[in-house]
Amino acid sequence: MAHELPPLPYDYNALEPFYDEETLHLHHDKHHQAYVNGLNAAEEKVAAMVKAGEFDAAKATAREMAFNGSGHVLHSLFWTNMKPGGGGEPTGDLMDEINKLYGSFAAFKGLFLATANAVQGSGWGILAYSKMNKSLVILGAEKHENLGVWGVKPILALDVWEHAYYLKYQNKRPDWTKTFMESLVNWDDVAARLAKAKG
Ligand code: MN3
Repeated sequence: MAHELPPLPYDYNALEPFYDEETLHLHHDKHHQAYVNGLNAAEEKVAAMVKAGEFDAAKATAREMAFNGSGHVLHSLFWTNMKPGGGGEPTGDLMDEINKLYGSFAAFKGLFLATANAVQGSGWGILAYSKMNKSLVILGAEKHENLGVWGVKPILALDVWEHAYYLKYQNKRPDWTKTFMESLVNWDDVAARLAKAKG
């Protein structure tokens, strides 16, 4: 079955003034849609290869599946990780896990933002949970699919591709990431995802 672009869980202007309506339209309707289309196209090519018994395109399709498939996953997560009136600090088990590993929310926030800000080129700051290690982990992914770790479940994804922030924040990526953490992040969604990842 073909993959589809998930609708946003809020209106396009709902995150103003922190995330502008024009960027949200372009980012969701054009960029995320392109990853969905790319994933569907790659899967069609794989199906055609299997049917024909000719696998010359295997290297290209593996790359396209990783890039577009990861782009689709991370954007779907990113939209739900934001809400109008977001920000603040997490509570409950999520805060306990943060304190256990990083000592304080301030230290976690510092490391998460530094990791996102330091991503070379296009990528993501990601908070994930490793069920195997029973621990949170902060990752800085390049593009969508590089510098990940197998077996972890992403629960918070911060897009630091220029298309995510350039119209409003221009070259000031640290202003965008700080705003995300202080005014947009939906900790209830992240906490629910942590509970599910532990399940
Ligand atoms: Mn993006």
